[in-house]
Amino acid sequence: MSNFEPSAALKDLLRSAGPVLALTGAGVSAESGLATFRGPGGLWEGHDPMTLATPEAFARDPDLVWRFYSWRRTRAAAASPNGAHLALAALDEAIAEFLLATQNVDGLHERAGSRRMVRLHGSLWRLRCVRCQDEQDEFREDLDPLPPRHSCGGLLRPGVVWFGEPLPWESFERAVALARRARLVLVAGTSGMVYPAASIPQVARDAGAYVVEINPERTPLSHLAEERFEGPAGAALPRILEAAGIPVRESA
Ligand code: BV8
Repeated sequence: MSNFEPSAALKDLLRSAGPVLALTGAGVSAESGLATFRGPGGLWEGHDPMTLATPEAFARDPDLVWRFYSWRRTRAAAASPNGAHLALAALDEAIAEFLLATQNVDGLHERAGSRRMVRLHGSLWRLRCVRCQDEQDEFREDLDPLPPRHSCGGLLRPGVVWFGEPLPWESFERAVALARRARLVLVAGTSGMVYPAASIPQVARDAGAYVVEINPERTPLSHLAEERFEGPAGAALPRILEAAGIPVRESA
């Protein structure tokens, strides 16, 4: 629906007690000025993020990968949550049983006020020691230009899930468990190309959930959707919620 007017069925589901699950990807941060992985502007100094978001890349050139993530932290810190993040935070407040499962690592959902959420791919704002695996929060934007060392002597790396690494099991399990019971699943801003996160909407659909996709483009998940909103999530999600009587804050 191009005018972002939800169906009566979707309005009823948004007014219900849930369970409602939302799955988001890099597209919901696009209107905050953060490049997506596969869209225009996704490159950094000519490097494809896909070639840097791996343990092999960090082992081969820790300084380069560290600089890539420091650049992303600086960009994320300078960005503000947009209407998509604010709408999902409003859903978190409005619906009795709700969970946000995000693939994003930028921290904008948290800054918009989302509380009940799982980070399927970790966070830019956590660091992990490659030797002892100790994890820590790190909110400074202006990190050292080179990867610092943990007190045990091991190198610190970004606390994100790289390609080839397992997702945090508890987070993934929580998202799948809710998908199995959800009445409604909102899939916003994801190309549906990265697994196992991209398998979550199929789990929900197989269990009878009403799937809604919000994305300017069609994706490999589009066939699962009963309803699609072809447009930017930052504009679509607030209008969809407001049509269902759920107010969305203008800013974080
Ligand atoms: C694993 C963190 C196993 C780092 C990321 C089947 C099963 C299991 C694994 C695999 C499998 N097949 C292949 C694999 C391997 C791999 C994979 O999926 N590869 C893909 C490329 C084929 N998966 C893995 O490696 C995963 N690990 O399975 O481990 C294992 C098990 C046990 C023991 C050892 C190993 C790990 C995957 C996680 C990788 N880390 N990020 C970082 O951020 O730097 S993934 C990365 O891609 C980001 O998290 C990103 O969010 C994610 C997905 O991309 P999207 O978010 O969808 O972003 P994208 O740019 O692709 O698309 C943006 C979309 O937004 C577009 O559709 C666009 O149209 C839309 N859009 C644009 N503007 C807007 C918009 N939408 C709305 N509004 C707008 N304004």
